[in-house]
Amino acid sequence: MSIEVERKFVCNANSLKTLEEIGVCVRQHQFQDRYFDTPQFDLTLRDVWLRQREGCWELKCPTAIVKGGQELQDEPSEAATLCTRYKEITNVADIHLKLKEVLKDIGEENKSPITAECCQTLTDHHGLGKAEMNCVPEDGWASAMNLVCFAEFTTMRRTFTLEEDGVNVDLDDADFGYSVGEIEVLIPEGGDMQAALDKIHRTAKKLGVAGDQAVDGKMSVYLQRNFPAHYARLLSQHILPTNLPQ
Ligand code: V4E
Repeated sequence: MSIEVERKFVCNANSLKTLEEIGVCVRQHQFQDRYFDTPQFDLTLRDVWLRQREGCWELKCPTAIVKGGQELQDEPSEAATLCTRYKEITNVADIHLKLKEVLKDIGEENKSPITAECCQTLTDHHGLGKAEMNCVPEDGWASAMNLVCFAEFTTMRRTFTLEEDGVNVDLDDADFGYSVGEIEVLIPEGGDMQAALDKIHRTAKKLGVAGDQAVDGKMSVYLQRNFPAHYARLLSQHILPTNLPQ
């Protein structure tokens, strides 16, 4: 299992020029993402993001630290407001375990109500009515866990590796009309987080990435456009960052 430390940025002509000077484009490819959640958005409301990328399951969940036997979220720091840190799980058995852990406490009484916009989108995606939504046929285990696909889009990605050890930069163009750059460092669990944050900070400086506001990722923009009420809820619960105009 690894931790992905990442800073998103808006790539302008100058940062692209610098990127091409200090980095090498090692890959250009297209992939499809399908994101899953319960109809009540129980996963994303807990900052847990389940997707199939080109058919392979991936789960991203927040990193946590253990203090005195109690699991706590990391303290928010200045770096944390610009960089995200998520644990990435790609082994399906581990994904199942994590999902069971996250969903186990969600009894009927804790479930968020199914929102009208969620109903509408599931109807659009699957041609199903509200009563049938819980049995949308996906992968067997996903539908057994009441998980349905709520977002689907394709991304064209260019990946650059940089002279700075272990730093990758991705330039993404999503098919719903949004482009974003990401400076990314992968570390093993328990690896040197500060070193990763420093590398990202140095790379951002080299690329002339300005501003102290977090930049929206593709998923944030997708939710903003397609699930505005859920997006507002994620903002109000500080699961997604609020971006003031720069
Ligand atoms: C929304 C979200 C997650 C889902 C994945 O989002 P994103 O990083 O935009 O996807 P992508 O395609 O770049 O994934 P990669 O190829 O790098 O693995 S994971 C975490 N979030 C929440 C989140 C957040 N809290 N803050 C910001 C700036 N972005 C996303």
